[in-house]
Amino acid sequence: MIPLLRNAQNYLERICVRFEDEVFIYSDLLSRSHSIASFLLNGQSHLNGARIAYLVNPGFDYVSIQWGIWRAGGIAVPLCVKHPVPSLSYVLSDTTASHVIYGADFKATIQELEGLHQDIPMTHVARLNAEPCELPELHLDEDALILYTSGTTGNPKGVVLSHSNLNAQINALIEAWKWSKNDTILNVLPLHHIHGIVNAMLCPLYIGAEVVFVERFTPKNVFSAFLSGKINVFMAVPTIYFKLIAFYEELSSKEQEGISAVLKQFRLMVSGSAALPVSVLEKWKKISSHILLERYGMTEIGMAISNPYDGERRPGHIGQALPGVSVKIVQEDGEEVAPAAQGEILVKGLNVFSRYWNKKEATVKGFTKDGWFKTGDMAVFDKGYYRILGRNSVDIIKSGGYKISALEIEEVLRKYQGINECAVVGIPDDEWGELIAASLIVEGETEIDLSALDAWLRTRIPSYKLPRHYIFQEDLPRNVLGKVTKNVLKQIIKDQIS
Ligand code: MCA
Ligand code: AMP
Repeated sequence: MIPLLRNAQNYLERICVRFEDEVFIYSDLLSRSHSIASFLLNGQSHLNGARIAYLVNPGFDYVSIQWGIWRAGGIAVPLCVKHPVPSLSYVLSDTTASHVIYGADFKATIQELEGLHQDIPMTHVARLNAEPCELPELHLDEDALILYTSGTTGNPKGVVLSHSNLNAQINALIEAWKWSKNDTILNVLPLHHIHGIVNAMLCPLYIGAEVVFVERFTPKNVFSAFLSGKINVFMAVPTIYFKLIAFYEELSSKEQEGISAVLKQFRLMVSGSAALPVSVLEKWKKISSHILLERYGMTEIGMAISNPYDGERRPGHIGQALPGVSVKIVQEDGEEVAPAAQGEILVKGLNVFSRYWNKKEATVKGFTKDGWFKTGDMAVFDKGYYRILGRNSVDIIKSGGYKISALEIEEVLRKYQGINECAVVGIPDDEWGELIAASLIVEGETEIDLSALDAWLRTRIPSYKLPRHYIFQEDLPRNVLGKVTKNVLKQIIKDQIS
């Protein structure tokens, strides 16, 4: 049995998940996931890596389904609850999912998906009941999870993570961040990415701690949960801290004092998924008395580099390699750089994924010949701490902690009537990290109605991928798209909106 599931037997009576007034203990999780696994097995002895997708909100159902799939020998494919139908449909086709499980809130979406995928059974979570049967023996080398990530090649790629990868990622963080069974974390992160799944859910569940979910992220929900008094760990992307600070600043001084007093008692507060602006770190320090612990990770590798739990947390830096993770910085020819020189971060270790789903070429391209994963992130090792300098591709945008492919948005924009050509770039923004901007070349005298374009895009791409600024060809130097690079375009748009 894998350690995550074996450990749970030791915490049977402890609380694992809390959602508003509903409280679940580890024995509930084990019995519910056993029942779900038995339903999925339906008489078979092992799912043999069948891909089971699920569209459910964060909460006890989510965790039980994930564990149920694993206990039956399947690969869990969590779907993003905010994605429009085409994005969900792409994942079902790409993984050749054999089953979809859905929660009550997604009936309408599921109806559309059923129309598109008539061969895939789709089951409401409430109907996942079966007499517990004998479950297969689960091994660490089996595949556990497929998560989708954007790259520079158009469609998102499925990252296959094994139980061994997850186990290594969890253990590194438990050791480095001193997780204990007495911790309670508030998890407001989306549960189709490593940050929400591994760092803020599986780590606590591995150690017998408690995970609190709220209906959705709003600063108000977060602060009310904090004020409940039990939570002592929090993890989020910089945009979330930005939004919390903005909300806090509008509160009365009495309310502010109450919140600050509670935050002071926290054990740990972490930021990651995008660069943490030093201004956000400073403001949060005043509010909470905590220096946010900034760390660095990626879907393909989990967490790789982290500021220390006990030592100096250096603003603007991401720290040192986590236990069990090897990190080096190389120049373009693959040679390690001279000390303090900049280059690309390469990573090796049990935490690193084995392959992109059904994408052999992309997998081979992602690694060096001697097995180091090429992150595409540029960094320096500066006086004992790594510091990120940016991505080596202008086509990768980070907004709200989400990684977004400019090429993917361009492909969709080009399908809109009247748009002949386009270029998408990320523009620096205090709140979102980067905001998406699109430059359009339209056909003849076509007038593009931006609100109609926005409505059209919303049915095709998730809202966090929507361009927030548009610029038209006549606003640019002639033939700008053919002649200048995207970096110049970024500057032109930046100047125009400032
Ligand atoms: C949403 N909106 C945006 C963006 N996203 N506007 C500009 N830029 C954006 N990126 C707009 C919406 O269109 C909407 O506007 C309004 O904001 C509210 O949308 P909603 O989705 O409800 O936003 P939110 O709930 O406030 O979401 C913000 C968020 C979310 C909580 C910061 O983006 C989030 O959960 N981010 C976390 C992503 C994450 O976990 N990444 C980890 C992956 P309108 O009303 O006009 O439509 S990275 C990872 O896993 C690696 C391993 C790592 O290192 O961690
Ligand atoms: P994703 O592919 O969605 O998992 O996002 C991973 C990417 O997020 C990394 O390759 C980095 O570019 C970025 N990232 C994660 N953590 C940090 C951080 N602390 N500072 C800067 N960038 C980060």
